[in-house]
Amino acid sequence: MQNSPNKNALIFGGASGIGGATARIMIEQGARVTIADVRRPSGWADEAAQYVDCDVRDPEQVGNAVRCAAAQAPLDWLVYSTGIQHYGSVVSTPVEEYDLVQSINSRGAFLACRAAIPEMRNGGAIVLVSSVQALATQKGVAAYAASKGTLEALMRAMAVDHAKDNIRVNSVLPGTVDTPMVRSSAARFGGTDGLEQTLQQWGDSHPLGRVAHAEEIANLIAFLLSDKASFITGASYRVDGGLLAQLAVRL
Ligand code: BMA
Repeated sequence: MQNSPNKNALIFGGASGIGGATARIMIEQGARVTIADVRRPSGWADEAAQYVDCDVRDPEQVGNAVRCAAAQAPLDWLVYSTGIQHYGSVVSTPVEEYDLVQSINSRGAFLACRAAIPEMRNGGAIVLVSSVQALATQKGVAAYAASKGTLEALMRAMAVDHAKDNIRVNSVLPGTVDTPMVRSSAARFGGTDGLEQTLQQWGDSHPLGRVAHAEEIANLIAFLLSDKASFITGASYRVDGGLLAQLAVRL
C-alpha cells in the first residue's frame, strides 16, 4: 500500500511496541522512516528504516536523531512513543524515579518536538502516544499518570502555537496494549508464569474483554498523521476498548 511515498517520518520509541507497529505501517506505506530508540528493532526494520541510537533524556542525542531524519528532506511526521511505567503513590515514589519517568515520558517529547518542528519546513503532523491514564487512573501510578497528563497539555500547546506553520498535533490515549512495557508490568504483578493470566485479567476490565494489539493503536496514529486528518489538531483520541466509557458500578 504505497500511499505515502514521499513522507519523511521520525518515530521515537519505534523499535517495538506501539512505535514499532507504527513504523511498520509507515514502511508499508512507502514512507521514509527513521527510528530513534535505545535499542535496535529486532530484524524486521533493519533495512527498511534508518536507526538512530537515542536516549531521549539527552537533548544532544534527540537533536542528533532529528538531524539524521531531516538530513535529506524536510520532516513530515513525528511520533513520540517512548515510555516507561513505574509504580508507586506520590509518597512511595522516590524523587529520582519521578524525574526518570517525567524525563522519558514527557520531557523527551518536549525535546523531540523542540528539535523537530523547525525541520517541518513544509508543515507536518505530530502524534504523541499518551494513555487513558491522562484522563482517569488506577492506584499506584502517580508518576506515570502525571507524565501522561503533561503530554496532553503539551500536545494542545503545540497545536495552538504551530497551527500557523501548518503543523497538526494530536495524541492517542491507549488502554492496555500488548507491548514490552505492559508485559514487563504484568510480569511484575503476575510473575513470569502468571503473565498471560495477568494480561487477560487486565483485558477483562476493558468492555471488549481483551488488551489491544499494538497495530490497533498504530492504525489510528497513521490516520492522524495522514492528510485524511487534515482538519484535526489539538485533539486526543481514546483507543481503549471502552475502558473509560464504563463505570465500575456493578448491577
Ligand atoms: C496504560 C498502561 C497500562 C495500563 C493501561 C490502563 O497506559 O499504564 O499498564 O494497564 O494504561 O490503565
